[in-house]
Amino acid sequence: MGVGDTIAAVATPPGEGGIGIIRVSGPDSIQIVERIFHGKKPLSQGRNREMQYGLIKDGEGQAIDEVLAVVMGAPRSYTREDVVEIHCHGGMAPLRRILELVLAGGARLAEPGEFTKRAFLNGRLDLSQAEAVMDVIRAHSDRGLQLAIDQLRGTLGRRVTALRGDLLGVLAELEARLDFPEEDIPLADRERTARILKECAARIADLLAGFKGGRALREGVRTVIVGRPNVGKSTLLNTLLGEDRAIVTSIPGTTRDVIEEVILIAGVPVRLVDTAGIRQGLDEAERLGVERSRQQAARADLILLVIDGSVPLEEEDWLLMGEAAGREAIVLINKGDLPQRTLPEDVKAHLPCAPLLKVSLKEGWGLDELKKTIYDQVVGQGLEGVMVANLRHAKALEEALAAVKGAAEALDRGLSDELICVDVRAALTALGKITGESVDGDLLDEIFSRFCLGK
Ligand SMILES: Nc1nc2c(ncn2[C@@H]2O[C@H](COP(=O)(O)OP(=O)(O)OP(=O)(O)O)[C@@H](O)[C@H]2O)c(=O)[nH]1
Ligand SMILES: [Mg+2]
Repeated sequence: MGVGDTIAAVATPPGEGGIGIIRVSGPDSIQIVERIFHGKKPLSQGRNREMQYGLIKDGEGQAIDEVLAVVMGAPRSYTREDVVEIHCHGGMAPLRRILELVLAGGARLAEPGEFTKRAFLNGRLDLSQAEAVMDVIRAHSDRGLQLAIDQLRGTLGRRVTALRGDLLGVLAELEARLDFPEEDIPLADRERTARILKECAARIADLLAGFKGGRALREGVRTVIVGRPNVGKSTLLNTLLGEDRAIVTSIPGTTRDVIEEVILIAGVPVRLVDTAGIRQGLDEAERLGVERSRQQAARADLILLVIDGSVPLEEEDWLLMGEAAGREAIVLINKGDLPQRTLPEDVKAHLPCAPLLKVSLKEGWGLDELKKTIYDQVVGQGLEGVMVANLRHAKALEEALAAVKGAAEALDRGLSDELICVDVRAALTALGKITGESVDGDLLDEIFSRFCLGK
């Protein structure tokens, strides 16, 4: 067991706290810590997985800190290697000094994610589970946490492994038939293979269906508020946020800079971006502001186009509606408390696909409807049973789906088993990218480099 040397890192965040943890993993971890740990008995003679109280001392016998140390012997540890954790006081000085002593004793400073990478390489977690570790740490909401924990517990991995198992069965059968001429293969066999392939395709499509919502939950949704000056964009940001974050005045051109804040809508992190009103810029600052608004709109996952219903549509409104067409967008006709000069029909005629809502931010009506519309728009078919939230996984599933469909089609068209095998193997490789059977070292490095230190 084990993939090499002994690594160490501080596992708790920098700063002050009650407890700080230094984690050591690898073949020499117990021996390295034993030399600096002074307890009732030597560290290696304590009971496995039991906290031992003692002092950490440096080479001169100087006490550094009072600590608890715990040994988690291989293979029942996070990495499946011998792991020692030192729980000291959570301050910069004790953590730094103890880490220095551990490194001086022969450990190497761990890279970000290296403990989890070892857990994966030693077979304790599949790759989808290893990736879920960071999703748990970075979850923004209870719902996002639930999704990450499910993945950490292996729900996605099990689905993918089951799919691979069925496809491996198909492959074995196809390969066994390769030696026989086509006409000797009973029709029933071919039909059974076709049925299994179609069923696999449906299961993959099912996993993919929840991706839109899963991704929104995991990564959040960039929602950019655009519109002419003075239509109520900043008021919208403030209202949704529940605080006066952006300056609101009755003077057109108030907002010049981009303002961003995150709110949660039913657990989905929505990053709201307020921008400068779009019009032919008067001075340079305003022109630059307008340019930034356009850049923001181009990067948006969702556009909230605000229109002032108390005045007739102007040229910029038409322009913005044109730009919102073909994008994920919601149109708000604001200032519903005033006599209306712009009717929903006028907008609908020009932008038929985007949901349209009438609101009055001043009187505060229409907001629940707005939140619901945002949620429906970004989450798609709902979050029930969602398992896929990671773009990498979705891409692999899409690849697998195309290959399985290809195989089913080839079978329907009576093509040779050899050709069908090629597609089935491609599907297996694609699925293996999710659980980690078919990934190369570079991809692993990239995945784990996004982890935090000590994890
Ligand atoms: N009557 C009425 N006034 C509103 C409503 N919403 C916003 N306003 C007013 O409209 C004016 C402009 O609001 P802002 O939120 O600053 O508009 P903006 O789109 O951010 O404007 P710029 O930053 O200049 O582009 C302010 O005086 C608001 O109080 C509404 O629903 N009804
Ligand atoms: Mg504004």
